[in-house]
Amino acid sequence: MTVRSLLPIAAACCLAASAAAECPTQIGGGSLSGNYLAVEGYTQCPTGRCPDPCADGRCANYLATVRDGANNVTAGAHVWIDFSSCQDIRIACDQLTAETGQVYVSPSIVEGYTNASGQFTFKVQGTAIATPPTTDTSTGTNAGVPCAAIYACGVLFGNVVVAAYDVNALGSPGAAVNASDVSLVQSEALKIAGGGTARARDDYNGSNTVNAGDVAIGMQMALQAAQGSGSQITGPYCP
Ligand SMILES: [Ca+2]
Ligand SMILES: [Ca+2]
Repeated sequence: MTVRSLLPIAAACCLAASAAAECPTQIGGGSLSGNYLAVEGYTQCPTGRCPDPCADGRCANYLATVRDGANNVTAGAHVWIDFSSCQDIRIACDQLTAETGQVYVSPSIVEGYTNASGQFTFKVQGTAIATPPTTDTSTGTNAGVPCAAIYACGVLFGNVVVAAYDVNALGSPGAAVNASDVSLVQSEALKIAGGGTARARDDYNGSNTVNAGDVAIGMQMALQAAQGSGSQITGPYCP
C-alpha cells in the first residue's frame, strides 16, 4: 500500500505533543505493509518474551515507512494504529515495549516511533472475542472491511483489515492459540458455507471470506504455539 497524496500536518490531532517536533511539516509518500494485519501473541522463551515469529508470514509484523514532503525518510516519526472501530478485536494492555518498541495507549491504540530508516514494525498483541455461531456467526467486522486506522504524525496513513489467531480470547496465558480456536474457525467456515456472514477476524489469507483455507492456517498457528514458538499468551486485554 502506498500513500500517494501530500497531506498537511495541520490536519493532525497529536496523541503526544512531545512527538510533534519529530514530525515534518508535510507527510509525503510513505508506505504500509498491506491491506491486512493479524494481531498475535508471544511465548516465554530463553531471552524473556518472544513475539510470535510469524512463521506463516501473516502475523502482525506490519511495517510502516514514513517519508516527508520531499520524499526523504523521516526518523522519529510518531506512528500508531487505532483499533477503536474493530468491534470484535481486543488489543493487549502489554504490547511488549521492551521487545517490540511499541506502546499501548488507551483505549485501543498501539504506537511507536520510526527508526533512522523512517520505519516502524508493529507486532500487535491481541485477540478476537468470537463466540460459537448460532443463527449466524457471532457479531464482528465483516470480512474484507478495514476497521483499524493507521496514522503518521497525526495524518491518516491508511486503513487495514484485522484478523486474530486467538479468535476466542480464551486460553491465555499458556494456550492462547489452540485447538479451541481452530474448532471455532471451522464452525464459522461451516456456518458461512451455509449462508452465514464471513468476519474479518478469521480471514487469515485475505480472501474476503472464511473457508477451509483459513482453518488450515489456524491449525498451523495452533501447532506452532503447542510446539513453543507461537502465540501462547495474548492477554490481558484492554479495555
Ligand atoms: Ca484462544
Ligand atoms: Ca479466507
